[in-house]
Amino acid sequence: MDTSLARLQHVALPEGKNFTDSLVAGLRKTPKEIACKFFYDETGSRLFDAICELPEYYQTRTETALLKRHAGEIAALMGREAEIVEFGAGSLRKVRILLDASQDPYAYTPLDISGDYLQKVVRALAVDYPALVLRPVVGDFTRPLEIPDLPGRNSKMSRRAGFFPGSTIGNFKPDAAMALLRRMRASLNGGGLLIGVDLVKDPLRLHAAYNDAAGVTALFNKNLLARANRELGADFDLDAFAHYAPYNANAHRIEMYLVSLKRQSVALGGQHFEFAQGEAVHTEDSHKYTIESFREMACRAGFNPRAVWTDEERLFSLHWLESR
Ligand code: AVJ
Repeated sequence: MDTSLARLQHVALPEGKNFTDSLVAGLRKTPKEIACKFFYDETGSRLFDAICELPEYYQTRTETALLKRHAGEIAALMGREAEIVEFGAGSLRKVRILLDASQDPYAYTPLDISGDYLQKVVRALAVDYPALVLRPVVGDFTRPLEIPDLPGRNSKMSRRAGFFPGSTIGNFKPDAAMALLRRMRASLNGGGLLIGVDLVKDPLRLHAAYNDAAGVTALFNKNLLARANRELGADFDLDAFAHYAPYNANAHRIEMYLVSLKRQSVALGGQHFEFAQGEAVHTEDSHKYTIESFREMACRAGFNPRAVWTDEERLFSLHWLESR
């Protein structure tokens, strides 16, 4: 047995609706929609990592610089021997900054919907942090969350610190975002939450970040259809759909769609779905906040917003919220 894996306590959260059921239900709706969490199979997770490197996608660079600049202060707020719980952990790149700044992090619990990808990236992390207790949790963090105590620890010993970077909170409409914050607070046993939030800014800058010149975001969006072809034997023609990502200034959000370029019929699980020419399938919202509007929401979700850090251009913000 690989001893580096002996300390990996794999846990699975209860299953949400699977891809097939959710896709069929979403394509039967008017307007049609596909839930954005289905972007993240292994291919989609890797496409998202490529988005994070794009020159137009300022979010990752800016947040990473904020984490590095304030890592010492953040580690002190998280406290000694913390269990860091990351929601939607992805590539696990950002948490390394926190782990390196902490004197004695006790454990790291990354939650992610992509089990295959999580397993791979956790193995790499285990090699670099041999003393850390690692507990990857495969599941959908939008569902009710109960994270069991670590073996041999009780909720008083293992002080939790939540980590929710990348402005993933932006995927939720304000009501759902608040409900999610409440559930996260409940799962942190009184610990605080470090959360990254993308800020309202020049619409052209936002537009560019979701309509990159290299077309990676378009590929990421179309991966939903490619994934349906791979996993469900659907026959989506990827060239017959276009990536469309406008900024809705009234709702402070980027909206993403796949637009059918012609009238067409697609077979999926023994059923047929009709698309009109120009018909849009909604695939994602990415809400933007002001520092104040986000702090207000955090208050309503039962947190005390404490520290907030932002860059000189006020592109992105990092918030330390304490449970109240
Ligand atoms: C991972 C949800 C934060 O909204 O910016 C990136 C996803 N979509 N480009 C975002 C995404 C298109 C991203 N989040």
